[in-house]
Amino acid sequence: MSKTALITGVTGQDGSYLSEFLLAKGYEVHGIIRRSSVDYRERIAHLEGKPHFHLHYADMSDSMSLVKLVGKVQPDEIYNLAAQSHVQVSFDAPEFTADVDAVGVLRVLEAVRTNHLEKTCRIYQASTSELYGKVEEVPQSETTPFHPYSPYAVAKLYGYWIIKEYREAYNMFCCSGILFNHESERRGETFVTRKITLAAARIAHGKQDCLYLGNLDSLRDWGYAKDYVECMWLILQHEKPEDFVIATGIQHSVREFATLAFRHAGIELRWEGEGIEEVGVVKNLTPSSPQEREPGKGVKIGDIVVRVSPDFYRPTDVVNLLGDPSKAKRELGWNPQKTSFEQLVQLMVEHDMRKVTHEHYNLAEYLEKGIVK
Ligand code: NAP
Ligand code: F7E
Repeated sequence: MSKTALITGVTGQDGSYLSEFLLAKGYEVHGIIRRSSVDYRERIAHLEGKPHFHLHYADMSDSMSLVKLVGKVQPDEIYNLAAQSHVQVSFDAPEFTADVDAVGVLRVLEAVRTNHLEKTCRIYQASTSELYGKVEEVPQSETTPFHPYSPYAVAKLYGYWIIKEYREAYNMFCCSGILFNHESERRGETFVTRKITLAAARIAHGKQDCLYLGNLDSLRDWGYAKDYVECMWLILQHEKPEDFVIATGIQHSVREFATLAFRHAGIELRWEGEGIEEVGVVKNLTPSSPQEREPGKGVKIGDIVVRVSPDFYRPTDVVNLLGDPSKAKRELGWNPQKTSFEQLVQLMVEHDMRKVTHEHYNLAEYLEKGIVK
């Protein structure tokens, strides 16, 4: 008998990879979508129409929609990935963030109980390294104290505790994966990594002059999303319900990410100045860079292509995340460094170089043809 999974957040970066992963394992996959006036389904369009992939309208802020759907689908596993996931946006929309990211988790748990599935349905909660926030130790593990440092993190902390509470109070199999930042070609375009890789590609092709960033010193433990969704599944296959830190155990700054991304786009950077005055200047152009192929087009040596803008500073910023994935490695047999940081940056830049040069670029079509993984 094949298993049935319900994924909230199926249209997101992780939801799309997880759907592919579970379909390949023979699951019947159901996903929650919400009504929007624009097409936001490009990450999963290549899966629509497949016999074992089903989409349903519901919303994390609508209890009844979740209760009805859980009753209809009768899932063996629920992956609760839906969230307002942008930390900076959570300062502008804190109430919405709390409703979806905190109370939304409770609604999923109650939907399972209302349908009397608490003994059979396992639940994965998409928790986050943002819980460590103003970090109290480095690296961070399952035992590190939490210190959330944004409305997003505070909402996710509620999600973490309510999952633990239902595990203990009702003996439910529900777990949090405390995932550190994970990125990909499908990453939302306003997260710092994707913002950088897209800008590097556009600047290399003369389609953008300058990239404006916030805190260049911020340190993150960046992994590849495709590797991380496997862990979500492994956590639910574990013999007992437990929480796991999922990270690579390697840390880089935003500045380092930008330096490497521009290098892959054919632009060698040197950094000058400090704080708000810091700039990234073109030190060299590699022979294979687009500018070399099209003389007169694009950037020149000495051009400033990265500047700092206070618009991207946060009221409180999390600046020192480094995960300790020992438990996941030991108990789940997961390899935290399957895709290296260098490979991750390269694959994102290569993808975005293609995207900016193809006028009619369409992610759904490229996924369908296997051009984008
Ligand atoms: P994402 O790309 O922003 O996707 C978020 C998903 O949530 C989208 O499918 C979105 O639907 C859905 N959603 C938002 N509000 C909803 C609502 N009210 N009702 C139903 N669906 C709603 O995020 P991601 O990077 O894939 O991350 C997945 C989860 O992991 C999130 O919970 C995030 O907070 C958490 N997380 C992410 C990272 C990371 O580095 N990526 C690390 C730790 C934890 P629309 O397409 O309709 O907007
Ligand atoms: O910022 C700094 C920024 O927005 C990373 C979400 O998936 O991962 C993500 O949250 C760092 C921060 O991701 C810009 O200040 C500098 O220190 O890419 P980000 P995030 O805030 O770490 C966690 C684990 C999640 O759970 C979240 O859902 O980069 N930074 N300049 C910038 N950030 C952005 N977005 N834009 C800039 O221009």
